[in-house]
Amino acid sequence: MADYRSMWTELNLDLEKHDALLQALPGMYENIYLSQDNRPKAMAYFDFVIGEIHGLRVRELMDHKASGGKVVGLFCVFVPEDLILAAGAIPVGLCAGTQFSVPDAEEVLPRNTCALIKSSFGFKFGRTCPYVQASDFVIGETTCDGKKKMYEILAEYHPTYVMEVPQKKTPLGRELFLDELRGLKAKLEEETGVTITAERLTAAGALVEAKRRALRRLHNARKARPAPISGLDALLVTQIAFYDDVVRFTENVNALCDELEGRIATGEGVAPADAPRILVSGSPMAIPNWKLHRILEDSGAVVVGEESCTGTRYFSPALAANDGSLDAQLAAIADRQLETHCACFTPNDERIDDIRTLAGGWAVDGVVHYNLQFCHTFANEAVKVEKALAKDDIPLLRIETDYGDEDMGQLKTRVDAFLEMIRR
Ligand code: BJ8
Repeated sequence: MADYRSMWTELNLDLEKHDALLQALPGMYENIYLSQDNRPKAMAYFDFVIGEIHGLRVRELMDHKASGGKVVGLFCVFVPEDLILAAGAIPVGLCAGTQFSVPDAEEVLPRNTCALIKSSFGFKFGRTCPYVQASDFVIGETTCDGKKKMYEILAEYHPTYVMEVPQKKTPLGRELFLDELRGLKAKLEEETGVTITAERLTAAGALVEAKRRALRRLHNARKARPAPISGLDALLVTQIAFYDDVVRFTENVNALCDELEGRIATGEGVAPADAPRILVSGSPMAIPNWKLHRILEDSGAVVVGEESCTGTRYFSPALAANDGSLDAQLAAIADRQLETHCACFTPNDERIDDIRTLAGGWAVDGVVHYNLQFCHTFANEAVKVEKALAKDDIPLLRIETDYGDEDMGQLKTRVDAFLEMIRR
């Protein structure tokens, strides 16, 4: 990596702690990713992005700021990237997936808070994430209770704007969300000095939709048997989608899909055709949270899909066609975002339908319900998921964990037993 020290100093990072973070990542990445067999060649781009995780992309953001643009951080797929891009700003996902920043967060937040919230907050509090440091402001949202209360505290350390997300998918909920989108548009215009016109929003929407389309293409390639790509690699691609340059990222995902479709045509895969095919469903896995996929794939399974906000809930469904006016585009964005079947909604039966559809379409042998400890919404919803899948005779394993390594052995034992049951 080039020398980015002066940039990190300018960003007011805690350089000593940040060095410790960067020292840990290459070894971990090599162990988990580079050791995989028969990876698609096109993954080289994504390896490069990880190699430059706190370097080149941050430099691009800083260059954008130097030329008068803004950088906006976000924590949830409900916040529409297209609206941010239409204001000439760059959206960056700030959800974090490492234990590294959790101890810093625990100086302030209660320990019995979900690891995703603690890790994200800890990066700001400990000044170890160049993305949050580079952001002009962050946009929170009223999804789960833990997040919305964390944003109140985060606002003491960083400019924070919170948009309301309804709890029910009713016409009234839609009206509320649409109104919130209008409020967000006004906020973005005020911060950037750019008026979001219908033309600007159409152009930004096309970029984001092309990205989602490429990710759906990748998702569809995973239907093949044998699987042409590991779950670890596919997860990594979706995680990178939250912060990479939208055009460059889309090109590289399409190049990856070209290669995968070639593999499918010749029957080439990353695991034997009879490897147990697993769908992971539940809480999001923010970068670099690769814990569960690693255990599953080290144990001989292949993960063929993620019903998650670092999976299908990020790139599905497509934005509906509309007449292109500003009002119609905002309405289409509202409708699309409200198709995100997050467990923060009640009721949320559509998520169960999604899991069943994925299980059938991707020829899944079992579902692993992934729950971050203290994430009460997904934990409670797992009860309904389990009942529904039992009716379909689809085995389900419920995993509740955090970002630490302490339970790796215990999780591996449970995963091995689950896969053994599937193989019988
Ligand atoms: S749309 S899933 S990205 S809120 S932070 S709910 S894990 S206790 S992240 Fe999410 Fe938006 Fe919903 Fe998706 Fe649980 Fe933790 Fe809350 Fe979490």
